[in-house]
Amino acid sequence: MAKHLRRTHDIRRSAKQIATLRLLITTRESIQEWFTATRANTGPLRSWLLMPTMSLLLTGMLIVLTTPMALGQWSSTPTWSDEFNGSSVNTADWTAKVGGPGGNCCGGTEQYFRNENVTVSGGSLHIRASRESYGGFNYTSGAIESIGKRMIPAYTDYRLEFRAKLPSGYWLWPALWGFEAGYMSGLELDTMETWGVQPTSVWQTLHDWTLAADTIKQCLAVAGVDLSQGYHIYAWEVINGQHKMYLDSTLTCQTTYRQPQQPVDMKINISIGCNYGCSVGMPPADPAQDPNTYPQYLDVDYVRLYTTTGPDTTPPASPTGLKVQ
Ligand SMILES: [Ca+2]
Repeated sequence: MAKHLRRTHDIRRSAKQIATLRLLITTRESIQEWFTATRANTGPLRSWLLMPTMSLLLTGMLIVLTTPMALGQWSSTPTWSDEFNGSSVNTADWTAKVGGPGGNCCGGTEQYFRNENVTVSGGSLHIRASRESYGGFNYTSGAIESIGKRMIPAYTDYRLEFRAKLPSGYWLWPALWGFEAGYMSGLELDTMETWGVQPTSVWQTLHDWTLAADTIKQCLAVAGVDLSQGYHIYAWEVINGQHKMYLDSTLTCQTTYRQPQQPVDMKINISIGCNYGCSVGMPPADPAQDPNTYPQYLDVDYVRLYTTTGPDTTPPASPTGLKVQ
């Protein structure tokens, strides 16, 4: 993709995320007034800390209540998995991103991705976020993606699980996600993303980048515990166009839309920087006032892909088109 087009997409994505956030904050104008006043009284960092708390309160109605996960529907063993039992990333399945934001990942953020920040040891993948000057950036981080390698086939009914422990801190933006048809060209399936400043909840989102209003469904899953203190399972199921997202065994989000009609990739990374948070007053990442303890890690115990044992495993003979809710 041409550089200017990538930048356009990055800007477009940032704009869409801003729009989503504004939609969720139903009393945005009054909040911004409150935020401005708070910031004046307490400084930008403390006001930013308070902002997600307000968002949590105002979006609590979006939380889907607990529903037990269906058992017995999925193959007893994964169709594919990476247990991260080796000593390095399996390059047959994954590519580690090197360089600044852009390309297939993380437009508008403020880190340089390095191979050195992606390690495998002790049975887990470790994505490391560090405060260090490198490549013209003040921070480094890691990202791996399976695009062009380990892809989930189109029209497959599947359950994708990430068992992970999240980082915690200002400006950290960990994500477990993927795309149909490449970067921002079709569906985007965000199994987990969150701000490191609020590691007790995560966003789970289905986007469709072929639409102007790209956000099909977005939920805030509130864990009630600090997700940076232990491993939890973040999962996404697709069954005949129905999408279900889970945090551990809790069904936290669902919608009926359509099956991915092209192969889906997987991405694991930590971005750093405020990006869309800047739009509501969060200051840009600033090493001089960064209170975080570094390094911070996104640890992933495994990624497992299950397919169904029932009749839904048969893909349709031809594209079924949209299944609008
Ligand atoms: Ca493992």
